Amino acid sequence: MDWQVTVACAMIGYVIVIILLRTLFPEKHLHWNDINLEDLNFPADFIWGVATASHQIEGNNYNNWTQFEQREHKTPSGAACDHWNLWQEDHNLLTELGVDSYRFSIEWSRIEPNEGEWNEEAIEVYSKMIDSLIARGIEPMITLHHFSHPVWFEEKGGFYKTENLPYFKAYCARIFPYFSDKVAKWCTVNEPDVFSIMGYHMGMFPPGKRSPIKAIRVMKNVMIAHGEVYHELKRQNPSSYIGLAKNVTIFDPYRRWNLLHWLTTFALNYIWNGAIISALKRGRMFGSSVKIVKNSADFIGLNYYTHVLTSPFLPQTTEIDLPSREHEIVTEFGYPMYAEGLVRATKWLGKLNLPIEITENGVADGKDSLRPNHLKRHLWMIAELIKQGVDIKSYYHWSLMDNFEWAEGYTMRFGLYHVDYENQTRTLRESGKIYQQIIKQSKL
Ligand code: IFM
Repeated sequence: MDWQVTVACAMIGYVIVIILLRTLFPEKHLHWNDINLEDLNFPADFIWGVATASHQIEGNNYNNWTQFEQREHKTPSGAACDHWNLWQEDHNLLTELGVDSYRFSIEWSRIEPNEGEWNEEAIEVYSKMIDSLIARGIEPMITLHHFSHPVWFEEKGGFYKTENLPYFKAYCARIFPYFSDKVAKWCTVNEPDVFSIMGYHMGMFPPGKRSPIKAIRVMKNVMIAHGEVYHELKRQNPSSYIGLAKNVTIFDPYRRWNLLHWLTTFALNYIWNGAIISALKRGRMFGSSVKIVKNSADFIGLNYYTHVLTSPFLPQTTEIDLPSREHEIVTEFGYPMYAEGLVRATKWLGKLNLPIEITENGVADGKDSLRPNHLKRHLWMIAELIKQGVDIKSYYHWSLMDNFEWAEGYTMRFGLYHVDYENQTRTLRESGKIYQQIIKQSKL
């Protein structure tokens, strides 16, 4: 065979491979203008909620994040929404919205500020919060680790060191009996993917490391910690409903005819999504055994925000705007609005055969010009999926109110309520009113 024939065969082979990839892995885009977004039908028992996290709203915490904010000269979280003092008023907001459930996290650094030292007053405050929610007919869903933990744990090496995992398990085992008779729904950890990759590969979360190898190790350890905590809590109270919140970000090839873009896409989808699904389904992750993780969930929480268009030159920081398709609406965070991604996100999670709780979905939009559309598109998509038989039980909007958005400080506003940080006034946004109306309507 002379070289011309070889080149021609290689080119034909390349084209066939690309056609196959494009056919097997389509990137769904809907014509939103042709869809009636007012047509939202949800089952009568669908659970409507909103979500927050302790470090983002409570104010004046002392944890790995406050330490990182100081060390890296980041925006201090400071008083945040002063929720630690204003929680009763904030519970009024939940009642005003009409939600059935509220997902929030309890702050390990408040409860165990020093190793083995238990702050009963903090436990008492969380207890009162839970009672207040129950009295209002709002079901609590508690997250045990939402990116923040005590400084003493961080200084021991945090989740990077396998020998530290018992500290987290001991904390969870100790705190659980205080609340487990009143609270059925628990998320052990929030977004093990974001936590490990942002903290250990992108360097934008504490401890600010930049090593993919470290990030993979931390992700694995967080999943092992999840598995251990799951079994411990189930031992204590078998009727509890325990899972974790998984951020499913979909990676799609930026150029759908470029094999390198496809290869990067497959690698990133595995690292970010596939590895965690495989840990829960098969007890294997990154080629090694994580047996304790297998079947360690009663539900899978889905935090869904976007898809990322991928090439081998993907930016290594979130400060650069990500690419998007021409017709896509780009949100303030720089990533596109892509409600269609819920189809693939729920399909992947569907491999676990578990009920899906949408534990987070929302948009940074200070002017509230995108949120109404964002909310309706995502809810429409969820209603469609439920109609098609996908077992989605709930929707928790991120977030109840504007709050401290980690590496982005206070620049990103995700709230259904606007927060004026000068005087801690909360104001219901138009999108909040829409959500309120949707909830009301669905209950009629
Ligand atoms: O604010 C975060 C939250 O803490 C985790 N999930 C994504 C949200 C918006 O970026």
